Amino acid sequence: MKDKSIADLKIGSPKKTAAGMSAVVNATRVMLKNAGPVRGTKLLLALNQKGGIDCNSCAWADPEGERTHAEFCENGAKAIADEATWKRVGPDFFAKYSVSELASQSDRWLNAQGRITHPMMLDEGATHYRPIAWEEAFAIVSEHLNALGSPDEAVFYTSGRTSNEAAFLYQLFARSFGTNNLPDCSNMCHESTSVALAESIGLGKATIRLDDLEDTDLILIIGQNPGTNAPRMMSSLQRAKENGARIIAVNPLPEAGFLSFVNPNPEQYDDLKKFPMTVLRGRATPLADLHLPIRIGGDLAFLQGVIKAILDREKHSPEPLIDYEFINSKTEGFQDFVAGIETADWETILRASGLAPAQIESVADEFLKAERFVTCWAMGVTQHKQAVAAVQEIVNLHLLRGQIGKQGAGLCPVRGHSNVQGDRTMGIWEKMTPIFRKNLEKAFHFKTPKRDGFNTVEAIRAMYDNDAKVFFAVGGNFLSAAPDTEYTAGALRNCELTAQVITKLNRTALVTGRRSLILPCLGRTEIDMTGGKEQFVSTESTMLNVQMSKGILEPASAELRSEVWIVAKLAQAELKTRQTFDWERFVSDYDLIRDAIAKVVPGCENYNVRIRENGGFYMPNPPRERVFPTDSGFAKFAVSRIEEIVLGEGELLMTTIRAHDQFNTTVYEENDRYRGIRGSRRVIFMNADDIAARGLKSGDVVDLTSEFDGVVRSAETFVVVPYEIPKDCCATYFPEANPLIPIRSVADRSNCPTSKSVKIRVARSER
Ligand SMILES: Nc1nc2c(c(=O)[nH]1)N[C@H]1C(S)=C(S)[C@@H](COP(=O)(O)OP(=O)(O)OC[C@H]3O[C@@H](n4cnc5c(=O)[nH]c(N)nc54)[C@H](O)[C@@H]3O)O[C@H]1N2
Ligand SMILES: Nc1nc2c(c(=O)[nH]1)N[C@H]1C(S)=C(S)[C@@H](COP(=O)(O)OP(=O)(O)OC[C@H]3O[C@@H](n4cnc5c(=O)[nH]c(N)nc54)[C@H](O)[C@@H]3O)O[C@H]1N2
Ligand code: SF4
Ligand SMILES: [Mo]
Repeated sequence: MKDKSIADLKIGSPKKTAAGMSAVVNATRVMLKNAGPVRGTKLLLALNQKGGIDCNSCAWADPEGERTHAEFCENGAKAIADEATWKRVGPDFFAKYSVSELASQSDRWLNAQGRITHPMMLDEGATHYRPIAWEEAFAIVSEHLNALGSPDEAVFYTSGRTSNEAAFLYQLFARSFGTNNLPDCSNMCHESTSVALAESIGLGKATIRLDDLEDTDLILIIGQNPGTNAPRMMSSLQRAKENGARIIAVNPLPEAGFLSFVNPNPEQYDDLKKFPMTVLRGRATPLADLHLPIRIGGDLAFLQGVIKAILDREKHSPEPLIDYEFINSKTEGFQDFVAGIETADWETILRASGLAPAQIESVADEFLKAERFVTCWAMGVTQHKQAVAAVQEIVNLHLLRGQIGKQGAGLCPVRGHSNVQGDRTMGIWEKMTPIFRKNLEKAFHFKTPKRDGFNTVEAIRAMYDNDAKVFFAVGGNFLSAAPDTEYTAGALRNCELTAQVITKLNRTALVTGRRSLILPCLGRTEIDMTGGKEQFVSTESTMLNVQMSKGILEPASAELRSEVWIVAKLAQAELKTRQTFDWERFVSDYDLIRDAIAKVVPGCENYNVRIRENGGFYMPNPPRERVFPTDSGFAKFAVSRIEEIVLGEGELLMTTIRAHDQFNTTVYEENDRYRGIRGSRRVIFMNADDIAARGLKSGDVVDLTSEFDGVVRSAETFVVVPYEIPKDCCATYFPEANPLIPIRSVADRSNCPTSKSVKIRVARSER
């Protein structure tokens, strides 16, 4: 193993329990290393407290009532420590390293250099970024926007960390400029959920709150890894278990995060004397009662199997097993749905799901026994060709037994980025609902662009084909997050200008258009004195709770500006005489932005008052009240047919997953504790039989290729790791394997890249 990227790899055994003492130790270590003891403690005490800092990692909801002093998890601590680091990337740093030297470094190294302190510009043909004044930077963006043949040649991307206030202004700017090209990370994430739920129940969001999850009879966790990606969800799962719930996990991998959990928060223990011993001894609460190791991409088949089993039993049962009253009064499409399920044949269901009849029957048993159930899902369901259909099958299962809009029952898509949901609520979308459009036009006296904009995949293709020429991003790391890395790099390189509002150096700043700008912004942990007074922002959790977030640290540099300020100044520079409202006012007081939000976004009335009340407020959630705002007013059963994924000779089906030490493309460390991996992320988890069948063994180095539409894509140097994963399936980490994901391989109807099902081949590395 000579390659530097894999030289330090150590393969250990996967864990069966999540959190516990190692989580406490790790959180403390990372906080001390990055932020120091005083700032670190201050941050942790403010994290997720009412009126404190909303955790900038995942979108999991905070408790409604009393909060303990430790309302965070290991990964929340890592995320804020990463932002609060003492390290700085300033003009000296950029003078020292050329862009090509930086591009040869790993993602982890780039992130570890620290917070960017100054706006920077990469001139055409230049080898190094140079500092630039803010005003000059805006003039350059404006110059490029003005040179476009049409506003639709600009792309305005958003990642899900952006606050409601900044997101609202950003979409207002893009639409005032004349385009709906507002792709976001959601297009690669829960878009399949949003499309499916909007059609089936009239709202693309969760229908439950935390207390429903904690007091229910059954929880299905499908295609989601709570221990790593929404760690405080495990405290809720623990409470649910204590209240008697059963848990079923459907996942190709046996993830520690749903197997069992030791709660590391002392305040969660009634008898504090027991806390240290319980945590130290690692006495765990077992979570999943059943784990079904599903074949990758087999979720639609599995769900149809469960439904088919339920409907079969219904036929032979003297008592009704399904909720006819709910079906008759609240839904439509039931007969067609039943007919559709009847045509699904068991052989296909079993082959596609890779499960045994008894496994599916036992899940049907659980669903029939439960009076109330909740389904939680994430990327394991949404990033496949038939993802929209799979989410709608989850809804079908709930509709069948009236499991939406009652205590302890409902749908729980677990959103990713801390404010990805709020950004969409604020209008970050390549489309607009009619009511949003009407309100926006009325409040701001302008005609919004009629044409739908580009989503993420469409934006990449447009840039590649020279149909879009300016790429502007608020947050995110577009190149590494997107599919088909080489193609996306080509798309960015084709642009006249690429500009990013970011906090940390990332690869998108290194693979650029003809000119490139880095516009560094404040993070959520920092005090925001825009307009000469202390401002706060707000966000929406995965369970629709909108709450304030206020930073407490001195900014990493005096040159940093808030996202709100940057967007408003850009709008002023670009729209100049065309602006029909006073952007400067927004910068003086974010309350004025919230007043505008209140006028435009349904459910945000009286925003400024309600956001200041204890813990914020909930967005309207009609399905929770059994009101379904679909076109017909009924919840809809959807009919889908399973399209089996057929592998060619020697092919494996690859899923791409997150390690415990990363937040998306931000790699904190090259480890994945729960899966036993240390020192390198360039691994491929394979079934022992598949390894043997290829004449390989644990530790061998392989190259990966994928073939799609006649094009062969490749990613080199991955170490083989035997793992408990179904045969013909394998897993690699995101973003290392993104070069293998074809740009045209997307989910039907949502256009989400199929990052969780890529057909690949594995060959021994020749290097
Ligand atoms: N610490 C941390 N937290 C995060 C993130 C992070 O990177 N780090 N990212 C945030 C974001 S943006 C998001 S969207 C969420 C993502 O949260 P998750 O969706 O939990 O993350 P993933 O690791 O992408 O994959 C989810 C799980 O799906 C399983 N899986 C893979 N393929 C399939 C399949 O075909 N079927 C089924 N049933 N399961 C499958 C994988 O084994 C894995 O356990 O997390 C958010 N929170
Ligand atoms: N193969 C594969 N690809 C995937 C996925 C997958 O599961 N598999 N998951 C997809 C999903 S679910 C998502 S959400 C996307 C994520 O896509 P993105 O949201 O584009 O990516 P992130 O890695 O979250 O963005 C990290 C960057 O955000 C910047 N940043 C951090 N904090 C702030 C802030 O407060 N403000 C601003 N302005 N910038 C900040 C930092 O500079 C950092 O480099 O990736 C997608 N790509
Ligand atoms: S569960 Fe998510 S939001 Fe909550 S503290 Fe952990 S990372 Fe932050
Ligand atoms: Mo995501």
